[in-house]
Amino acid sequence: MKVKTILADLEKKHPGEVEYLQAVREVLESIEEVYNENPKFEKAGIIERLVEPDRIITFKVPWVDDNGKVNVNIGYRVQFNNALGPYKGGLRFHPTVNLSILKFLGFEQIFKNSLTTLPLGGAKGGSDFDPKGKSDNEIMHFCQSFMLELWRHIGPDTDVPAGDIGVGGREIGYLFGVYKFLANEHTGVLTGKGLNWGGSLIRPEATGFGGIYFAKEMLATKKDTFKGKRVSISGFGNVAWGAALKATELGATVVTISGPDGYIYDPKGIKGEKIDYMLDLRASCQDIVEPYAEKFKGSEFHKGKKPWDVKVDIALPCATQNELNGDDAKLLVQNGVMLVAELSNMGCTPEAVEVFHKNKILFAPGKAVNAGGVATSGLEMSQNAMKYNWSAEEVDQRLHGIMANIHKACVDHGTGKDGYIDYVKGANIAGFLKVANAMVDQGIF
Ligand code: 2IT
Repeated sequence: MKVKTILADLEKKHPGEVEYLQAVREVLESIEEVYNENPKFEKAGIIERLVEPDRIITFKVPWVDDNGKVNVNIGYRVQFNNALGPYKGGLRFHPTVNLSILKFLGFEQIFKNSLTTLPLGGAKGGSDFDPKGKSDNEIMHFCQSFMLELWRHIGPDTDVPAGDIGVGGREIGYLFGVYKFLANEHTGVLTGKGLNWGGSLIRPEATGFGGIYFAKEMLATKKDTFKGKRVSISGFGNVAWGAALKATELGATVVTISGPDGYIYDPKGIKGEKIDYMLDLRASCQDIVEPYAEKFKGSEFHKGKKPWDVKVDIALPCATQNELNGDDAKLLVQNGVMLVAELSNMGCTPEAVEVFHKNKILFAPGKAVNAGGVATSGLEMSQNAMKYNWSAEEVDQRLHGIMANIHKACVDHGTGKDGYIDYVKGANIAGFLKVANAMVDQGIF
């Protein structure tokens, strides 16, 4: 296979889909060697079939706001690959949502879901709807309109959406209500559900907790732990919240969170009620962190800046794609960072990843580090299928085991001759092999 030729071809077919092409390039560069060692993959046209989604559903989402004005957004579901199980992946509601972003997220999801070892295919969806400043009533009407179209394309054994940026427990509730009504069934068609109507304990915490369990394994390769480490976190949503909770529990001091308006630096540590306050910030639907500095004395608000100029041992991007660039990476390295783990999907630009690799920093990509979220969605599906609920301890223990397994898969496939673990390569190869072999087994579709 000539990676360059396939990429050049894709660029011609999908001009301007920057994020999608970035995600595909990273995977293809990682797997080139194993692909060439297995002629059966080329014979079955695996790459050509893997880089195009099985189908893309696009639809209009009309809704009436509180002033009686009719608004129209675009809704999407990208069903990428179902070789391993039903399509599975989140829904993102954010004004930046477009096809390139959802195709990159759906593509990443295939390999992430494969790494979890659970029977999950890859998908992603969402809308360019902006939840910022919307009333509860507006959110409900938008979700209802969105599901009026989406419901005919999904199902508990077909495609199981969940949350992502802008879609949390409240939105999943409104979406589920419409699905249940139209399909006349109460099934696990969505994950991230409320606890007393089919949700799983630990799902809200899972992405953050799983990311910290993964980083704990990375530290263990250096016989190190979170104890006494200074940690910077970007974002202030569900993922940042879970990561802050678990990192603090393991003895680290979390010194930053951030929003689109800037970042908070709290040298005393974001812990206890300060972590709870992240939920209030989120619930206010203003998408800002500045009020934190007004509420908690001794903390600082740095307007319009990202948290990567703060001197830390560990940096955890928890906000969105490409939020940490080459210059940020250089600054972190200069300041002595030892570990960077993406909890956001593709949080670092390729230039940033190159800086970490060159400097032999412990670095791991989102599709491995943040897989605990979708893994626990998989556990929610198992519980729904059994019509039974596990305890928090049981779910947490399984999550812990899954993250340790993913770490081991990365080490097995990504350790170089000098002993440095290339987690990007390891995650891509381990994730790819399972999907590619399943596609070979299932014939050409
Ligand atoms: O990026 C992700 O893995 C998610 N937003 C969670 C997907 C899921 O189906 O739980």
